[in-house]
Amino acid sequence: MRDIAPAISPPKGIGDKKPTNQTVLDWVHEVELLTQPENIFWCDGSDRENEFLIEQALQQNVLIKLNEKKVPHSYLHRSNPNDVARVEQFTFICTPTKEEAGPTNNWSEPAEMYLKLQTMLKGAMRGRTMFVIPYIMGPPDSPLTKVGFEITDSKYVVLSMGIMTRMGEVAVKRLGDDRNAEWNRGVHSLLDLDPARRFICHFPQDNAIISVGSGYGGNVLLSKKCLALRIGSYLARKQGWMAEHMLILGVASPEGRKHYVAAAFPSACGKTNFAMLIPPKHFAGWKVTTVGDDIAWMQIRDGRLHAVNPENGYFGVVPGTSYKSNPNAMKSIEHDTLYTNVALTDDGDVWWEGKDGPPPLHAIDWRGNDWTPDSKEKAAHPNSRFATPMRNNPVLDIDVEKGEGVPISAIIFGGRRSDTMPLVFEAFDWNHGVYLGATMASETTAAATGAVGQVRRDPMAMLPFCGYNIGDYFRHWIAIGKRLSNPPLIFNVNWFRKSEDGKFLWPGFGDNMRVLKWIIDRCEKTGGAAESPIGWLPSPHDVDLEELDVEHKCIVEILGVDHEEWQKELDAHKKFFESLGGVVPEVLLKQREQLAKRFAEITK
Ligand code: GTP
Ligand code: SPV
Ligand code: MN
Repeated sequence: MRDIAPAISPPKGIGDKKPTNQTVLDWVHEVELLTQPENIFWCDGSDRENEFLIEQALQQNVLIKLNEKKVPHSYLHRSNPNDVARVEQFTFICTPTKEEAGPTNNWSEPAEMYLKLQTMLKGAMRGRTMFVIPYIMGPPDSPLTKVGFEITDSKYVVLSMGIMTRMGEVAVKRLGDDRNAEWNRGVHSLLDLDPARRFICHFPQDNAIISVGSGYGGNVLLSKKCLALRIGSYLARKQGWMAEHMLILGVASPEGRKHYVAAAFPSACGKTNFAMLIPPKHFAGWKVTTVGDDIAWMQIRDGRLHAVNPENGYFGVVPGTSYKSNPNAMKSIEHDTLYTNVALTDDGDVWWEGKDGPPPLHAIDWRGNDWTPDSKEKAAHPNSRFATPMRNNPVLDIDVEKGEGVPISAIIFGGRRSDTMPLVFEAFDWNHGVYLGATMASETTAAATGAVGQVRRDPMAMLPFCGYNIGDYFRHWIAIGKRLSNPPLIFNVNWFRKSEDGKFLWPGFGDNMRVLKWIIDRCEKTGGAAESPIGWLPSPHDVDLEELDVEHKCIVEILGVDHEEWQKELDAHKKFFESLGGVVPEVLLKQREQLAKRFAEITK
């Protein structure tokens, strides 16, 4: 179901509302001359436009309509089987010097990369329609909000951007006619979906992105990882704010006291699930609400970090989503949802591994082949996704549109670690917290192409998303801390620790409320903890474990620190810092020494 389809010709009144800013028009003209499309479609984000594009996408087999009774207004898209996840090895930060991109990014000299991409884009849209998508990232009245334009030759991208961003007129208005206004230039073309010609390139100094050869997710929805994180982090450092790979949630106690928490977990490590958590029965009266599930833009106000979610929808992992694990996500994707790479049942419904109930006796798998429960292949791709508007979320936070953002009481780092990392602990202070973020590691997942399950260091869950030198990024975190008179407390969590027989020790999902409650208790200075070499650790009696069906010895194991494992961890931190080739700030090198010293003192 490739999206490489011939041009479409819209009726009058659709696709013809040009923006007025001359710099935008000049840029579009330049891209038109290069790519030579049959025609240009100017998106305005209206319902009429959306309906027209869906109709065209159905006719051109870019989308399949799902059963209107089972999943109203919802569609399935299948991407090219060679194109199912982010491609980190082909993602580039093209700053004038290699130093600016730093040791964790692929780098190319900008002029060289522009030339290479322009050669590939020459005539690439011949016979096709070029769409121009205006969008904003952030609530319409926020000072943090950014304007972007994405040019694409994919209808799937246009329809997805309509869900994931505030798209159309709102952006044209926000930009206005000022020729010097800041806005992001994004160019995307499917080319021929040849993996050998797939590149996701960022030019931070030009506020520009060019993506070619892919039609999938974070590679092509340029608002998301490309603008909101890679270019975003670059601008944030220059402008004194933060762009982070974090969910934002609100948590209200039965007495009505409310805190907001931001959490950085790597891709496919539980952000969406945590952001929509439903507390277990024992926590009657507690309520968790979602501000964002993937990205947080944060600024300092009155000495505190305040966060907005720049997005307008969720691009979430489908497999494993069920009424048992995440009822709020299930309710969010019951209608008005664009599915990618899930299975299609014979009655026009969608299915995936981990959905409630028995598997269908027959389905069409994500590749478009017949599938039965006996098939060896998975019915849905492990990185199959839903795109759904955030207004579908039954627990959407009341302040999600608040321009100044919500005040953050705690920041949580967490990865997918089978061993070593306890369920939860608290940093001694901001800089120690920055160290926890800088050294965090996680087992790789299907969200990016490549091996799955390998532990790799992923600082602040930003390894694939930091748009500049990681050493400067660490320095930026430290500098922000100095400007905060009321900094959030910083924690580390791990829902994924396993017992020796390979089973998760912790039930996770709704029960993560127990950990969240301890975090809130610490913010309110009522929670108990013991000092340990790695930070403040709760004992079993500090965490509310009422009505939890987990053996006490497992609880002791997940909350505990294994000194042998931590010696290996300390070595891994050292190796990681060394691998960065001298860019790590002194403050963090000292943090490591102090951590090693605290362990040495205990074993003395
Ligand atoms: P991205 O959208 O890639 O950034 O992912 P994410 O961080 O939002 O992860 P998500 O919440 O979609 O979860 C990814 C996978 O982890 C899913 O298969 C979930 O079912 C699983 N998962 C989430 N939370 C938990 C948990 O607490 N315990 C366990 N065992 N699995 C979890
Ligand atoms: C991630 O990989 O962190 C995602 C999915 O959120 S994608 O938008 O494809 O990057
Ligand atoms: Mn993500």
